[in-house]
Amino acid sequence: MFRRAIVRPPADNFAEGLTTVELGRPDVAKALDQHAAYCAALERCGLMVTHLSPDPRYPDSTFVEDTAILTPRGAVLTRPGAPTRADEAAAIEPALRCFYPGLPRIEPPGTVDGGDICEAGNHYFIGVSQRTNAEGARQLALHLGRLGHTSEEVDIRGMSEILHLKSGIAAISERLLAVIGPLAAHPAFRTYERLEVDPAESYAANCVRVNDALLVAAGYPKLAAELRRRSLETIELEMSEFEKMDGGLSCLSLRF
Ligand code: CIR
Repeated sequence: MFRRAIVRPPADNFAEGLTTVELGRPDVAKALDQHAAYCAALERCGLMVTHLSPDPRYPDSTFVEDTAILTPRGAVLTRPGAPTRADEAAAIEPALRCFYPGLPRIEPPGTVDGGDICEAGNHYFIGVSQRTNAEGARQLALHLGRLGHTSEEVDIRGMSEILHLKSGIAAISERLLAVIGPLAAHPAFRTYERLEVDPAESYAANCVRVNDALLVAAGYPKLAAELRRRSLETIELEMSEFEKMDGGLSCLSLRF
């Protein structure tokens, strides 16, 4: 069960952030509306939401997920892999210390983006990507092991279609994964039930289980129908402005 979430609304210069997609420039006012709806959905799921101030020093800082790994037993401050985002971890540290007084961190030359870490129960998949390097993955596995969690690496460096591991996979439950085709056959996931997301809906693979509900991006009818067929309670959220900046639902909050 999650009880809390930390979020940071996009700053006025959100459109100056990093992106690899060509979907146009995000509309900041619209992004703020979508962010507010996202926060309302978290509250509807029973979470107490901590709203940090927008931070224009880091245009990508609304994607707070990348700055820390929070587990039911502890937390690790990351070291985001994009140079323009590296200091976002220090910026969020005071807020996290309120809840996690002992807060180890990923040390150089390691880098980790939270978007590369997918939790399935007590087990953590660590994506090695353009953002999370092998040294960061190694350090994080040690921290998770000390906390009593198991983990394994999933190398996605050859998959140009995804920025982070969680751009292509989400744990709907401990045993059920939503996953894009290129990841579905990966040996790490072979013992899990896999719900393969239609290639035309690959963005929707980044859904987020929050207590009894599943947050899903609006506008992806095939996945929505499949989730309904499985009697899963879904909350659909407009994400167009975040998608323009490579961001998905999970990136917008730290949940614990
Ligand atoms: C970036 O490139 O870092 C941001 N524009 C998007 C980060 C998305 N974060 C995530 O998937 N966890």
